[in-house]
Amino acid sequence: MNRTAPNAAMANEMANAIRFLAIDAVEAAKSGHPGAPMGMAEIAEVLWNRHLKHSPANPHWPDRDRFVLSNGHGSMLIYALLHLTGYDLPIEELKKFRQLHSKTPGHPEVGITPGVETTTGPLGQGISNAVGLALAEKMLAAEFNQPGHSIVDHFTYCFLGDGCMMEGVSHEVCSLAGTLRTSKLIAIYDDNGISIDGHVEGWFADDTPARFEAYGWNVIRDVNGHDAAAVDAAIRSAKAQAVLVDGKPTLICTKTEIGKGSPNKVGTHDVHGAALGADEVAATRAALNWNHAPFEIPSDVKSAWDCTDSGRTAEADWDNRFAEYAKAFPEKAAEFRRRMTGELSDEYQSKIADVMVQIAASEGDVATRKASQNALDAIAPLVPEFFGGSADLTGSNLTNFKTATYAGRDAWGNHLSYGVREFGMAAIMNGMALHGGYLPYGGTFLTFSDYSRNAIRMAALMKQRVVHVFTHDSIGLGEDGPTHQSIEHVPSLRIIPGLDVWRPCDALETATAWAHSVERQDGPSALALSRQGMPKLLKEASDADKVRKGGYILSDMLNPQAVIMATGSEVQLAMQRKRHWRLRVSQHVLCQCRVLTCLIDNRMNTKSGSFHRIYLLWQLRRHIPTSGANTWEERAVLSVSTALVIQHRLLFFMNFSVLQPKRLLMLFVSEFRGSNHVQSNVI
Ligand SMILES: Cc1ncc(C[n+]2csc(CCOP(=O)(O)OP(=O)(O)O)c2C)c(N)n1
Ligand SMILES: [Mg+2]
Repeated sequence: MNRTAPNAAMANEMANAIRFLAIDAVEAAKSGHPGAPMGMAEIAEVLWNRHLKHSPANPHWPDRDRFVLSNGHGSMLIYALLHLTGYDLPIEELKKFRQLHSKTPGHPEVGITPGVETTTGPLGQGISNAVGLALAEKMLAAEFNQPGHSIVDHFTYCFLGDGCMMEGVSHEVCSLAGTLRTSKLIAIYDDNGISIDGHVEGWFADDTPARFEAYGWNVIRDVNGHDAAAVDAAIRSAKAQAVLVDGKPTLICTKTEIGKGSPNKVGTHDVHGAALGADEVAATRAALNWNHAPFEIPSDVKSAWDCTDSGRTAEADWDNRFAEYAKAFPEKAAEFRRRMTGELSDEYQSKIADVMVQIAASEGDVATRKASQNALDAIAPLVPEFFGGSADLTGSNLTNFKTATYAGRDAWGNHLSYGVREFGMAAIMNGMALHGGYLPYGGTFLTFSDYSRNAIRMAALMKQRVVHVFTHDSIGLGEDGPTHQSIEHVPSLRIIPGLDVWRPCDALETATAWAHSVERQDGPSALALSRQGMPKLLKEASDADKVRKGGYILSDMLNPQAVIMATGSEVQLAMQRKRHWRLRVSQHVLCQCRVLTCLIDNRMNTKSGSFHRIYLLWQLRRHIPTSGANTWEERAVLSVSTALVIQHRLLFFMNFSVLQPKRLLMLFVSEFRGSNHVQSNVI
């Protein structure tokens, strides 16, 4: 906002206000991280008080600058800033730092604290989210701004420390940010030379400025992080070059002292993550001449910090400019508003049923990755907020759709080649979703999903709508061998709370999975898709309603004595075996069978899935002897790589089960685990 700088004495007091809120809150909680807020206090005053464009009265103003505290352990820094600048975060909440149900959790969490843009703490991911936020801004600006009307025009600021710099994901995303020239990203590196184990020289000796220059960033070196004027000049310079034709993202390297102000703990790892202790708190108060009780901020300091009014003015200015834009471009303005709220278009609502009819009518075997692309072709024109991509596997994941445009350094687009950066892609997608205006999705092989895993988990924790397209989802993928064959991945994704994991068996299930993932407003989805062809099993568009429940009976019979549960490429096999098995064993045992598919078992916990959950439990009670050692989750034995083998093993497995009907009548034949596990359970 380019507010005028306070005089040096006041700037000093404002920085100390941050320091003591952090010190006192950590002291009250008896845990937390005072070192980073104390070390970054001057930088925070300069950025938040003089530059950040925000409106505490409306944390959701679309064109606010975004701020990310990537070194999220220093959470008291952002809580202090939000409190001081006028957000709805009263001092009582700071007194409850780190307590259950407070608005000041141990690490910043989006949705809990007004003004927190993303959940940080897993180091490296905040800066990755920041790249996503800046990319969303760049793409939205290209899509919506018109000559003379810049309605999308804000910066993304990010604080990060040594930990974020060491994390591999920071390399992935900062390399991409440099290539894409997300110039309105300004990152400030808290180069204090300390991490938890002590002085970092022994484990972190990179030339970080040179590294970022090599990525194509604008790097401002050697800034004294305790010299407000120097920090101010660096931020001004970064902002000025951001708008140049070939503007680059900026890294401001600030030298700071962790725990600055504490006479005995400054510059040591002791102050990284522990309360100072009563004696040191008193010594710090004396050293900084801060003669105020805990949590007490002098009124002149508080009012110097408060930017409620200036924030309102800035927001009102944008409102006026947006009104002008809306007059000149009413349709674009309405679309921008819709996109930022995340609502689906009327066109989507009115046409999605027709899409399902069209897909249900399509004929022929199709790999579900191809079915996914077909679904995207049909759905994408109704979802202009799609921002797709792949980690260098576009032609394998089939994430691009007919009308896709490739995004690049100088080009707007709705599909991005992320390069071989799975984790980075997932974390950038989270940032884009958090920004608003886009529904990001990205692809890789299922077997690499665990490269992205923590960002997927963060999407679930943050309830962000992103879609992961994981193709080549089983040993049926072909000859690539065990490095590429997913074994434990689907079950391990299923245990992430809040993540919908779909493993569709045909075209209609795939399209339904997409529709549900798009319509879902409260979290991420993952689609596990096959490379190999799948027969069409669902023929009526109305079947989509069953699919949406997450599990349903695909083929039934009266009084079944066994139930086969299957997903994805094993559903067809289950159907074949059902017929085969009944014939083979009928002379010996009357054994009839029902096939049940279960696309997303975590959906079973939802209201719409509750019927199936109850049904399953009922089946379990009916069929599994309580004294038996087996669980219904027995999984087939697979360690080699052809679909024929799947069939063969399945047959063996089921015949074996029939011979010992009391041991196993509920078969879960998808999502295989390792062979040892199954053998030990079955034999
Ligand atoms: C991915 C990840 N690994 C480990 C941690 C635990 N952790 C929290 S802070 C920290 C050290 C961070 O050092 P730095 O960023 O330099 O912070 P400073 O001590 O300077 O505040 C570690 C290892 C974490 N939060 N995230
Ligand atoms: Mg450090």
